[in-house]
Amino acid sequence: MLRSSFTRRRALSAAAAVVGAGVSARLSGAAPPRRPQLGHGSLHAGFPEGKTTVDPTVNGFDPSAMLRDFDWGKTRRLSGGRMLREWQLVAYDKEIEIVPGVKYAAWTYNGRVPGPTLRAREGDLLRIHFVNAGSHPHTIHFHGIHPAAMDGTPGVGEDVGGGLIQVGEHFTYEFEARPFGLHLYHCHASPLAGHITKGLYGAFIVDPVEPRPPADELVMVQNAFDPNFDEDNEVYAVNTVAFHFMDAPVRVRRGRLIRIYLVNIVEFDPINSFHVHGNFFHRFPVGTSLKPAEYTDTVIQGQGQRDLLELRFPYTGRYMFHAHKSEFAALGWMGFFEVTE
Ligand SMILES: [Cu+2]
Repeated sequence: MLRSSFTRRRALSAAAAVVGAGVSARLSGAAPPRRPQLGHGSLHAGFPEGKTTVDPTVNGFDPSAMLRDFDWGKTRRLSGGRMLREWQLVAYDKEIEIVPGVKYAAWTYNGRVPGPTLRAREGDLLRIHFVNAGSHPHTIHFHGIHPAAMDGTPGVGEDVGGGLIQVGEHFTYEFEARPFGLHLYHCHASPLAGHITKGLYGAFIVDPVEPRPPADELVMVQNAFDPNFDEDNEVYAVNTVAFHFMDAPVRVRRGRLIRIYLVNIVEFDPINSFHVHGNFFHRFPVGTSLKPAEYTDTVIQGQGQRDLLELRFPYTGRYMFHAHKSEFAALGWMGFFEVTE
Protein backbone atom coordinates (compact mmCIF):
# COMPACT_ATOMS: atom_id res chain seq x y z
CA MET A 1 0.00 0.00 0.00
CA LEU A 2 1.66 3.19 -1.15
CA ARG A 3 0.98 6.36 0.77
CA SER A 4 3.05 8.76 -1.30
CA SER A 5 4.51 9.08 -4.74
CA PHE A 6 8.04 8.58 -3.39
CA THR A 7 8.57 4.88 -3.91
CA ARG A 8 11.62 2.65 -4.10
CA ARG A 9 10.99 1.99 -7.78
CA ARG A 10 10.68 5.68 -8.57
CA ALA A 11 13.75 6.47 -6.50
CA LEU A 12 15.71 3.83 -8.39
CA SER A 13 14.57 4.95 -11.83
CA ALA A 14 15.39 8.54 -10.90
CA ALA A 15 18.81 7.41 -9.72
CA ALA A 16 19.44 5.57 -12.98
CA ALA A 17 18.21 8.44 -15.11
CA VAL A 18 20.36 11.16 -13.66
CA VAL A 19 23.55 9.49 -12.47
CA GLY A 20 26.07 12.27 -12.57
CA ALA A 21 23.61 14.97 -11.55
CA GLY A 22 22.75 16.14 -8.04
CA VAL A 23 21.73 13.63 -5.45
CA SER A 24 18.43 15.29 -4.64
CA ALA A 25 17.49 15.11 -8.27
CA ARG A 26 18.43 11.47 -8.34
CA LEU A 27 16.32 10.54 -5.35
CA SER A 28 13.41 12.93 -5.45
CA GLY A 29 12.66 12.21 -9.09
CA ALA A 30 11.40 15.77 -9.26
CA ALA A 31 14.08 17.29 -11.46
CA PRO A 32 14.41 16.35 -15.09
CA PRO A 33 17.50 14.34 -16.02
CA ARG A 34 20.44 16.62 -16.76
CA ARG A 35 22.41 13.85 -18.39
CA PRO A 36 21.61 10.55 -19.98
CA GLN A 37 22.52 7.46 -17.96
CA LEU A 38 26.29 7.27 -18.05
CA GLY A 39 26.86 3.78 -16.69
CA HIS A 40 29.07 2.50 -13.92
CA GLY A 41 32.14 4.43 -15.05
CA SER A 42 30.50 7.71 -14.15
CA LEU A 43 29.90 6.51 -10.59
CA HIS A 44 33.63 6.54 -10.05
CA ALA A 45 33.96 10.12 -11.18
CA GLY A 46 31.96 11.62 -8.32
CA PHE A 47 29.15 14.11 -8.62
CA PRO A 48 30.61 17.57 -9.09
CA GLU A 49 27.36 19.31 -9.98
CA GLY A 50 24.74 20.72 -7.66
CA LYS A 51 24.09 20.28 -3.98
CA THR A 52 24.89 16.66 -3.38
CA THR A 53 25.16 16.27 0.37
CA VAL A 54 23.19 17.52 3.34
CA ASP A 55 24.59 20.52 5.20
CA PRO A 56 25.61 19.03 8.60
CA THR A 57 24.20 22.09 10.40
CA VAL A 58 20.71 21.07 9.23
CA ASN A 59 20.86 17.76 11.11
CA GLY A 60 23.22 18.82 13.88
CA PHE A 61 25.47 15.87 13.05
CA ASP A 62 27.97 15.11 10.32
CA PRO A 63 28.40 11.59 8.88
CA SER A 64 32.13 12.30 8.39
CA ALA A 65 32.63 13.41 12.01
CA MET A 66 30.65 10.36 13.18
CA LEU A 67 33.32 8.11 11.66
CA ARG A 68 35.83 9.03 14.35
CA ASP A 69 33.49 10.17 17.15
CA PHE A 70 33.91 7.77 20.08
CA ASP A 71 32.07 8.54 23.30
CA TRP A 72 34.00 7.05 26.25
CA GLY A 73 31.52 8.49 28.76
CA LYS A 74 32.16 10.30 32.00
CA THR A 75 34.70 8.25 33.94
CA ARG A 76 35.53 7.69 37.57
CA ARG A 77 37.74 5.11 39.32
CA LEU A 78 35.80 3.10 41.87
CA SER A 79 37.45 1.97 45.10
CA GLY A 80 39.29 -1.18 44.07
CA GLY A 81 40.42 0.44 40.82
CA ARG A 82 37.56 -0.52 38.52
CA MET A 83 36.55 2.07 35.92
CA LEU A 84 33.00 3.39 35.99
CA ARG A 85 31.70 4.93 32.73
CA GLU A 86 28.45 6.87 32.60
CA TRP A 87 26.41 8.28 29.76
CA GLN A 88 23.07 10.00 29.39
CA LEU A 89 20.99 8.95 26.39
CA VAL A 90 17.81 10.90 25.71
CA ALA A 91 15.30 9.58 23.17
CA TYR A 92 13.45 12.30 21.30
CA ASP A 93 11.73 12.91 17.99
CA LYS A 94 13.59 14.96 15.40
CA GLU A 95 13.21 15.65 11.70
CA ILE A 96 16.41 14.88 9.83
CA GLU A 97 17.46 15.22 6.19
CA ILE A 98 18.67 11.94 4.70
CA VAL A 99 19.46 13.21 1.23
CA PRO A 100 19.09 16.81 0.02
CA GLY A 101 15.39 17.55 -0.18
CA VAL A 102 14.23 14.35 1.54
CA LYS A 103 13.21 14.84 5.18
CA TYR A 104 12.53 12.03 7.60
CA ALA A 105 10.62 12.16 10.88
CA ALA A 106 13.22 10.28 12.94
CA TRP A 107 13.29 9.06 16.51
CA THR A 108 16.78 9.63 17.89
CA TYR A 109 19.09 8.98 20.79
CA ASN A 110 20.62 12.38 21.67
CA GLY A 111 19.43 13.91 18.40
CA ARG A 112 21.65 11.72 16.23
CA VAL A 113 21.08 8.84 13.84
CA PRO A 114 22.92 6.63 14.56
CA GLY A 115 23.15 7.47 18.26
CA PRO A 116 26.52 8.11 19.90
CA THR A 117 29.17 5.38 19.55
CA LEU A 118 29.58 4.21 23.15
CA ARG A 119 33.01 2.84 23.93
CA ALA A 120 34.45 1.06 26.95
CA ARG A 121 37.08 -1.49 27.97
CA GLU A 122 36.26 -5.04 28.92
CA GLY A 123 35.52 -5.22 32.65
CA ASP A 124 34.47 -1.58 33.06
CA LEU A 125 31.23 -0.93 34.93
CA LEU A 126 28.77 0.90 32.67
CA ARG A 127 25.83 3.07 33.66
CA ILE A 128 23.59 4.42 30.93
CA HIS A 129 21.05 6.93 32.21
CA PHE A 130 18.15 6.74 29.76
CA VAL A 131 15.46 9.42 29.51
CA ASN A 132 12.47 8.94 27.25
CA ALA A 133 11.61 12.42 25.98
CA GLY A 134 10.04 11.04 22.81
CA SER A 135 6.43 10.57 21.79
CA HIS A 136 6.30 6.77 22.22
CA PRO A 137 7.50 4.24 24.82
CA HIS A 138 11.11 3.15 24.13
CA THR A 139 13.95 1.10 25.60
CA ILE A 140 17.67 0.65 25.09
CA HIS A 141 18.52 -2.95 24.39
CA PHE A 142 22.27 -3.56 24.51
CA HIS A 143 23.97 -6.50 22.89
CA GLY A 144 26.45 -8.07 25.31
CA ILE A 145 26.33 -10.17 28.47
CA HIS A 146 24.19 -8.74 31.29
CA PRO A 147 21.36 -9.52 33.74
CA ALA A 148 17.82 -9.86 32.36
CA ALA A 149 16.55 -6.69 34.03
CA MET A 150 19.20 -4.65 32.14
CA ASP A 151 18.20 -6.06 28.76
CA GLY A 152 15.83 -3.32 27.66
CA THR A 153 13.12 -5.79 26.66
CA PRO A 154 9.45 -4.92 27.23
CA GLY A 155 7.97 -7.07 29.99
CA VAL A 156 11.37 -7.94 31.47
CA GLY A 157 12.76 -6.15 34.55
CA GLU A 158 9.72 -3.96 35.06
CA ASP A 159 9.77 -4.80 38.80
CA VAL A 160 12.98 -2.71 39.05
CA GLY A 161 11.75 0.03 36.71
CA GLY A 162 13.21 -1.43 33.50
CA GLY A 163 11.44 -3.03 30.56
CA LEU A 164 9.41 -0.60 28.50
CA ILE A 165 10.19 3.00 29.47
CA GLN A 166 7.11 5.18 29.11
CA VAL A 167 7.12 8.73 27.74
CA GLY A 168 8.55 11.04 30.39
CA GLU A 169 10.08 8.15 32.38
CA HIS A 170 13.74 7.26 32.88
CA PHE A 171 15.82 4.24 33.79
CA THR A 172 19.50 3.50 34.44
CA TYR A 173 20.98 0.45 32.75
CA GLU A 174 23.98 -0.89 34.65
CA PHE A 175 26.18 -3.81 33.61
CA GLU A 176 29.74 -4.88 33.01
CA ALA A 177 31.33 -4.32 29.59
CA ARG A 178 31.73 -7.80 28.11
CA PRO A 179 32.66 -9.55 25.97
CA PHE A 180 35.12 -7.40 24.02
CA GLY A 181 34.01 -6.77 20.46
CA LEU A 182 31.75 -4.63 18.34
CA HIS A 183 28.21 -4.64 19.66
CA LEU A 184 25.08 -2.69 19.12
CA TYR A 185 22.32 -1.00 21.01
CA HIS A 186 18.81 -0.26 19.82
CA CYS A 187 15.28 0.28 21.00
CA HIS A 188 13.38 -2.96 21.55
CA ALA A 189 9.85 -1.54 21.85
CA SER A 190 7.13 -3.08 19.73
CA PRO A 191 6.73 -3.06 16.77
CA LEU A 192 10.47 -3.61 16.69
CA ALA A 193 10.91 -2.89 12.98
CA GLY A 194 9.09 0.41 13.38
CA HIS A 195 11.28 1.60 16.25
CA ILE A 196 14.53 0.56 14.55
CA THR A 197 13.72 2.02 11.15
CA LYS A 198 12.91 5.34 12.87
CA GLY A 199 16.55 5.64 13.93
CA LEU A 200 16.93 4.35 17.51
CA TYR A 201 20.25 2.49 17.31
CA GLY A 202 23.97 2.97 17.69
CA ALA A 203 27.33 1.20 17.87
CA PHE A 204 28.70 -0.10 21.17
CA ILE A 205 32.41 -0.97 21.24
CA VAL A 206 34.11 -2.93 24.01
CA ASP A 207 37.89 -2.88 23.70
CA PRO A 208 39.96 -5.82 24.88
CA VAL A 209 41.94 -5.20 28.09
CA GLU A 210 45.12 -5.38 26.01
CA PRO A 211 44.26 -2.80 23.32
CA ARG A 212 44.32 -3.57 19.63
CA PRO A 213 47.21 -2.09 17.62
CA PRO A 214 46.92 1.69 17.00
CA ALA A 215 44.94 2.49 13.86
CA ASP A 216 42.84 5.11 12.15
CA GLU A 217 39.48 3.87 13.41
CA LEU A 218 36.21 4.46 11.55
CA VAL A 219 32.65 3.65 12.59
CA MET A 220 30.35 2.84 9.69
CA VAL A 221 26.74 2.12 10.60
CA GLN A 222 24.93 0.87 7.52
CA ASN A 223 21.37 2.12 7.71
CA ALA A 224 18.35 2.75 5.49
CA PHE A 225 15.14 4.76 5.54
CA ASP A 226 11.55 4.31 4.48
CA PRO A 227 10.23 7.86 4.01
CA ASN A 228 6.89 6.74 2.53
CA PHE A 229 6.26 4.11 5.27
CA ASP A 230 5.58 1.27 2.84
CA GLU A 231 7.96 -1.07 4.76
CA ASP A 232 10.44 -0.95 1.90
CA ASN A 233 13.53 1.26 2.02
CA GLU A 234 14.03 4.05 -0.50
CA VAL A 235 17.29 5.48 0.88
CA TYR A 236 20.45 3.63 1.94
CA ALA A 237 23.54 5.04 3.61
CA VAL A 238 26.45 4.73 5.95
CA ASN A 239 25.89 7.04 8.94
CA THR A 240 22.51 8.20 7.61
CA VAL A 241 23.11 10.63 4.72
CA ALA A 242 22.88 8.93 1.32
CA PHE A 243 25.85 9.47 -1.03
CA HIS A 244 27.56 11.61 1.65
CA PHE A 245 30.96 9.98 1.19
CA MET A 246 30.81 10.48 -2.58
CA ASP A 247 31.08 14.21 -1.95
CA ALA A 248 33.09 14.03 1.25
CA PRO A 249 35.45 11.08 0.76
CA VAL A 250 36.89 9.39 3.83
CA ARG A 251 40.43 10.80 4.02
CA VAL A 252 43.07 8.25 5.01
CA ARG A 253 46.85 7.90 4.74
CA ARG A 254 48.68 5.50 2.48
CA GLY A 255 50.17 2.58 4.42
CA ARG A 256 48.38 3.43 7.68
CA LEU A 257 46.41 0.70 9.42
CA ILE A 258 42.67 1.42 9.11
CA ARG A 259 40.15 -0.32 11.34
CA ILE A 260 36.51 -0.13 10.30
CA TYR A 261 33.79 -0.89 12.84
CA LEU A 262 31.06 -2.04 10.46
CA VAL A 263 27.47 -2.47 11.67
CA ASN A 264 24.40 -3.42 9.67
CA ILE A 265 21.12 -2.19 11.19
CA VAL A 266 19.13 -2.01 7.93
CA GLU A 267 15.49 -2.96 8.52
CA PHE A 268 13.24 -4.78 6.00
CA ASP A 269 16.05 -6.11 3.75
CA PRO A 270 17.47 -9.53 4.69
CA ILE A 271 21.10 -8.69 3.92
CA ASN A 272 23.47 -5.84 3.31
CA SER A 273 27.11 -5.82 2.23
CA PHE A 274 30.33 -3.81 2.14
CA HIS A 275 32.83 -3.95 -0.71
CA VAL A 276 36.04 -1.95 -1.13
CA HIS A 277 37.78 -1.28 -4.42
CA GLY A 278 41.46 -1.88 -5.08
CA ASN A 279 42.10 -3.58 -1.79
CA PHE A 280 41.47 -6.49 0.57
CA PHE A 281 40.80 -6.49 4.30
CA HIS A 282 41.05 -8.82 7.28
CA ARG A 283 37.64 -9.54 8.78
CA PHE A 284 37.17 -10.08 12.52
CA PRO A 285 33.54 -11.24 12.98
CA VAL A 286 31.88 -9.28 15.83
CA GLY A 287 35.42 -8.28 16.90
CA THR A 288 35.37 -11.01 19.56
CA SER A 289 38.66 -12.57 18.44
CA LEU A 290 42.04 -10.94 17.82
CA LYS A 291 42.64 -13.36 14.94
CA PRO A 292 41.03 -12.55 11.60
CA ALA A 293 38.65 -15.12 10.16
CA GLU A 294 38.91 -14.11 6.54
CA TYR A 295 40.91 -12.10 4.00
CA THR A 296 38.50 -10.71 1.44
CA ASP A 297 37.17 -7.61 -0.30
CA THR A 298 33.44 -8.07 0.40
CA VAL A 299 31.52 -8.87 3.56
CA ILE A 300 27.84 -9.84 3.74
CA GLN A 301 25.91 -8.94 6.89
CA GLY A 302 22.43 -9.80 8.12
CA GLN A 303 20.55 -7.32 10.28
CA GLY A 304 22.38 -6.76 13.57
CA GLN A 305 25.60 -8.34 12.29
CA ARG A 306 28.93 -6.58 12.96
CA ASP A 307 32.51 -6.97 11.75
CA LEU A 308 35.84 -5.31 12.33
CA LEU A 309 37.72 -4.81 9.08
CA GLU A 310 41.44 -4.02 8.97
CA LEU A 311 43.22 -2.80 5.88
CA ARG A 312 46.02 -0.59 4.56
CA PHE A 313 45.97 1.15 1.20
CA PRO A 314 49.31 0.56 -0.56
CA TYR A 315 48.63 3.23 -3.21
CA THR A 316 47.31 6.76 -3.13
CA GLY A 317 44.14 7.71 -5.01
CA ARG A 318 40.37 7.38 -4.83
CA TYR A 319 38.87 4.03 -3.98
CA MET A 320 35.18 3.39 -3.93
CA PHE A 321 33.38 1.51 -1.16
CA HIS A 322 29.75 0.51 -1.47
CA ALA A 323 27.10 -2.13 -0.91
CA HIS A 324 27.70 -4.94 -3.35
CA LYS A 325 23.94 -5.14 -3.61
CA SER A 326 23.86 -2.78 -6.58
CA GLU A 327 20.35 -1.57 -5.86
CA PHE A 328 21.40 -0.34 -2.41
CA ALA A 329 24.44 1.40 -3.90
CA ALA A 330 22.24 3.19 -6.45
CA LEU A 331 19.98 4.37 -3.62
CA GLY A 332 22.78 5.97 -1.65
CA TRP A 333 25.07 3.36 -0.12
CA MET A 334 28.30 4.31 -1.87
CA GLY A 335 31.32 6.47 -1.13
CA PHE A 336 35.04 6.99 -1.62
CA PHE A 337 38.24 6.66 0.32
CA GLU A 338 40.71 9.39 -0.60
CA VAL A 339 44.17 7.99 0.07
CA THR A 340 47.03 10.48 0.37
CA GLU A 341 50.68 10.37 1.45
CU1 LIG B 1 11.47 2.76 20.53
